[in-house]
Amino acid sequence: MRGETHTHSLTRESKTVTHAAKTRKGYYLFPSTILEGANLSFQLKMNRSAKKANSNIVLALDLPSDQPHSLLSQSIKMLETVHPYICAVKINHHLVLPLGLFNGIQKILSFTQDLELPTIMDCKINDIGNTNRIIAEYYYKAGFDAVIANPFVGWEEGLQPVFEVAKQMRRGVILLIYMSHKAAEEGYGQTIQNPKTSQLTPQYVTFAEKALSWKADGAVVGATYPEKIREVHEILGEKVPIYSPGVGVQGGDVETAIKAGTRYLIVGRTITISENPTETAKHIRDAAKRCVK
Ligand code: NUP
Repeated sequence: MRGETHTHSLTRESKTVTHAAKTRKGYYLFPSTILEGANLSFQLKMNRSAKKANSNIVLALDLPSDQPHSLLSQSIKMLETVHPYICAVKINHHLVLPLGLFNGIQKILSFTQDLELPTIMDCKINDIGNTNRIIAEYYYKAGFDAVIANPFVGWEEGLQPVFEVAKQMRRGVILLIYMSHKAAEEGYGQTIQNPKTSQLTPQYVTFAEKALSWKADGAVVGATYPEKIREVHEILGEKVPIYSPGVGVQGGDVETAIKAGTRYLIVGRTITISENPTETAKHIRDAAKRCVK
């Protein structure tokens, strides 16, 4: 039923928002306007959450697609058991496609909101500006605290509208700087001629510089490429925290990534398909804690 009323509700947004804020079960959640600490920036929220949980693990809530009917209950169960060991939750198309942004995902976001866990939508925004703005608005209005975007599309009529809407709604934008998979070098690792300086530079170095100048809230660099983490960290310092996926199943190592400069580890299947997700999450959290200075 909620899916059927979707378009209608969007046209009377302010009414719906007021209702949602009162009941906390309405169509839009807007957690950052409901939660205590409402006006904290995404970076501060992450900081606070990491301190509180004593963890720098962002759970990639990617569940296998073989039992779509129970994805929602599996997601809630996973959060119930692993939440003490994580500082945030990242959601991907694995859940948004089968559950629906304004259906099942709302229940998951309501749960993370109660746990005071920041949420990241891994939508890798990568289109023209007008479309990008709409994508970001939908995810922020649905309740996500941050979105992931691809700097390949550039600023003007690219990601500028995403950063504008993020600023208006006090949410975060995390940029892909160097992805974790094998073929990352084909795009992020190319040598390019910087159009402004004419100098030859690795693509990811220009992306790291853009993360600084665009004031991004985070930078994704694969845990599978610690030397890239180190290089990007030298550019970003502590201003833009590095998020590293790729630990475990993809071959990345907790200690190496953190020592190279990663602030947050994004971990999915190593936890979600483990026989004992709680123990695994605790184990990774503890291993990460030992490396943090
Ligand atoms: O470079 C990236 N690598 C990567 O794995 C950027 C990402 N956003 N991800 C995502 O992180 C990927 O789509 C998945 O949701 C998660 C890693 O999952 P796993 O390999 O730990 O299972």
